[in-house]
Amino acid sequence: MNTGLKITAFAAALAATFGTAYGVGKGVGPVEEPQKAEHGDHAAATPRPSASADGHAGHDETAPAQAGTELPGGLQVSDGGYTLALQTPTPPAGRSTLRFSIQDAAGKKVTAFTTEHGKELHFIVASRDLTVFRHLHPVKAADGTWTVEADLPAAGGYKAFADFKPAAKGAKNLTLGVDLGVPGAYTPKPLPAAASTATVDGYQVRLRGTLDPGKAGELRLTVSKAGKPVTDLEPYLGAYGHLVALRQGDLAYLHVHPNEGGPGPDVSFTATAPSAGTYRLFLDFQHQGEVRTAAFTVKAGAPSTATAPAATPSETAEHDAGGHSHG
Ligand SMILES: [Cu+2]
Repeated sequence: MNTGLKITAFAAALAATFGTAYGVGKGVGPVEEPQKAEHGDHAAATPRPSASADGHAGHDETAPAQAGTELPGGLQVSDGGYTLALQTPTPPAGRSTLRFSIQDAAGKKVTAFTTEHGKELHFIVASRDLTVFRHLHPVKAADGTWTVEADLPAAGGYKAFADFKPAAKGAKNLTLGVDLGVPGAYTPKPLPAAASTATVDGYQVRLRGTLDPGKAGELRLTVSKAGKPVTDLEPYLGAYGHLVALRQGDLAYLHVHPNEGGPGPDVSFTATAPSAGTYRLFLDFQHQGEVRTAAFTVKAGAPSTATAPAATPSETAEHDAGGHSHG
C-alpha cells in the first residue's frame, strides 16, 4: 500500500471542475493530466478518487510499483533526478536572504519551470518544532538561482521545502526538502495541544473532520471574525484556502487545495494521512488583501480528536496558532 501522503479528490466530479471552480487565475491550471501527482492540489485536481499525492513524484499508487518505497513529500533533498541545492544553510536569526537552486541530474541549474497555482515554485520554511511556518514565493534569476527574504525568528533547526515542476518534458511535480540551521542557543517548544480552533489576527478558524491514516477524509475549516462567519474570502493563488500539513517527527509534507466551494466561511479539503501520528496543519487564507495562517495540531488515527463534521468538535486548547505568519 501506499504509505505516502495522499490527497484524494473528495469527489471525482468536483475534482473535474476544480480548474474552474474558483474562477481565477490561469496560473491555477485546470485539471492536471493524471500524472504521478505529488502535491496535494495536483492530485485533488486529478479526476481520479485514488490519485496519489504523496509528494514522491513518480510513485503513483495507481501505477505499478516503481522503486518499492513510497515516501511522503519533502523527505528527500534529491528525487527524480532533481536536487534542492541550498546555498544558505545556516542563515542568521531574523530576516535574511535565502538562496538556492534546483539542479538537474547533471548538476546544472534548472531555469524553466511549469507555473502551478500562480507560481513557478512554492517555498515553505518550517521550524523543526513546527512553531514557525512560512509560505514564500522566491524570485528566480536568469541563471536559475532563487532568492527570497525569510524571517526565521530564532535559533534552531528548520526545514525548507521547494514545491515545483520542471518544465522539462516528462518532469514530475516534486517536493524536495532540505535542512537549515539558524545558529545560536535553541530551546525547542512543545507542539501545541491538539485543538479544533485556532485564532490568528482576530480571525477564528474552526477545524472539523478527521485526518485518517490511509483513508480519505474531509477536513472542513470555518473562518469567522468577531463571531461572524467570513463569507468573502479572497482567492489566494487560485483557491480560497491552502492547507499544508507537516508530520511531527520528520516533517513529512502534505499540500492540499480545497474541494469546490464558495468564498467562505467554510473551506473544505480532502486529505489522507500517510500514517497515524501527530500533524501540524497550516491553513493559508486571504481576506481583505492579507494572507493569514491558522495552525492546528491534529492527531491522525486518534479517536479522541476525530471530530465528525456534523458533531460539535471537542474544544480543548482554544487559542494557539500564534506566530504563524507569512514571510
Ligand atoms: Cu506558494
